[in-house]
Amino acid sequence: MTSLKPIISELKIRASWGQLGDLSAAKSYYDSYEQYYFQSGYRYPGEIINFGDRAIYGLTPTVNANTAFTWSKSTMVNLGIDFKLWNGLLGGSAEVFRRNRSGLPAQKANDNAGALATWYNLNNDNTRGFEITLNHHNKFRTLDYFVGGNISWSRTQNGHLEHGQFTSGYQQWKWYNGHQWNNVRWGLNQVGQYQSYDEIANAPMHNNSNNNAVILPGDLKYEDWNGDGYIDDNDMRPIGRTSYPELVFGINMGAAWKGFDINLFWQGGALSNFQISAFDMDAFEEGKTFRNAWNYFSDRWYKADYTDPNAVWIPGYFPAIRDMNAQTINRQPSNYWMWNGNYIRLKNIELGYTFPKGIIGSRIKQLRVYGNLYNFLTFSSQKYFDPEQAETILSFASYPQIKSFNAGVNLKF
Ligand SMILES: [Ca+2]
Repeated sequence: MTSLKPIISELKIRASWGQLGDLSAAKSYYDSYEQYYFQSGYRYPGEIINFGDRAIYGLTPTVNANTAFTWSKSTMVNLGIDFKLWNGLLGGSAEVFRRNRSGLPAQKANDNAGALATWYNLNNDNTRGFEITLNHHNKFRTLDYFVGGNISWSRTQNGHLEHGQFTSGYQQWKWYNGHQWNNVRWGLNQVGQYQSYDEIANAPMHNNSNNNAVILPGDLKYEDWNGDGYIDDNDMRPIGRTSYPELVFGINMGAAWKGFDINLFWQGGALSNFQISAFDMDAFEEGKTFRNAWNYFSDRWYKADYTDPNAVWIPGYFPAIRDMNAQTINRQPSNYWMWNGNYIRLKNIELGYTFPKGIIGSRIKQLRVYGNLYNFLTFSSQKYFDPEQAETILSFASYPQIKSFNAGVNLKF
């Protein structure tokens, strides 16, 4: 041990185990009427009942009671190590963790005898992950610098999931997510775009396409994955991950030299996929004048002369635009609308200068001028949306990340 003393200045090993009642999954069944589903009862006001010319609110029965229904149980285990090496030149920590949740609420299939189906503590899942933090701080002559980073990964795997009867092996594979990762994204495999009406005439039949009559040149071509001559939900398969990054990281670095100082903070995420959906797939919504079209639709397939039915089609990146209510095959979930969610962003960079004491006189203790840039540099494979934007059907309406520049003076008396 003595030989390690010059290297290891601090070392701590941590381990913990804990179990607690967990209501984190409760949102799914509390939200609707804020009622506790371990007791039966009535909701008021419920349905409106007419007695002659009077409308009376009735009581609506809630659920069949399950007096044994209770919160879920969360069991957490973590194992960590904190260390400082070479007198603080390198410090950090590493941690692995696992959380098992059991008794997650679920309803049994075909269990709604007249009332809302009863809730039981049936499902379970587990989440695992790690987190590593490293810091290095040193002096090199008059240069004082530090660099540090942290990275964390976590992923949740479903355990038992209550489900109904499946009618095919494919259906079971697709809908029974038990014992699978819970962030798998399903969709069609997009293999190109229809180039001509001739090609459309020979295409496999698409469901909800009015016998392929709605397909236009430029529309998305999907792989008939099961080879049955139809493009439908049975051709869906895992195409990526959901939009929440499994891996997130941050890098902090800075230096100070003769009054000058610089600090940078980088942030990033990886192992996720972002998908354009809903409103962002369509340029226009019928009758709505307050919603503008995304600029990206300007690169699209269009007719050279829209007044001439025989005009040639000019190719572009996106399919021909439609009204939101128009029938189209393009809105199916597919990897066409999906981007790799990996990104790294310079969240903040700050440059400052602290004036030497001799210059500023005796009344002022410290004078520092600085300027910083916020969100100024981003590397991302997403072309149209901010990588930190939430993927919702309202992505189009969410407020974008701002870029800003600040300059300031710090005076201490
Ligand atoms: Ca098929």
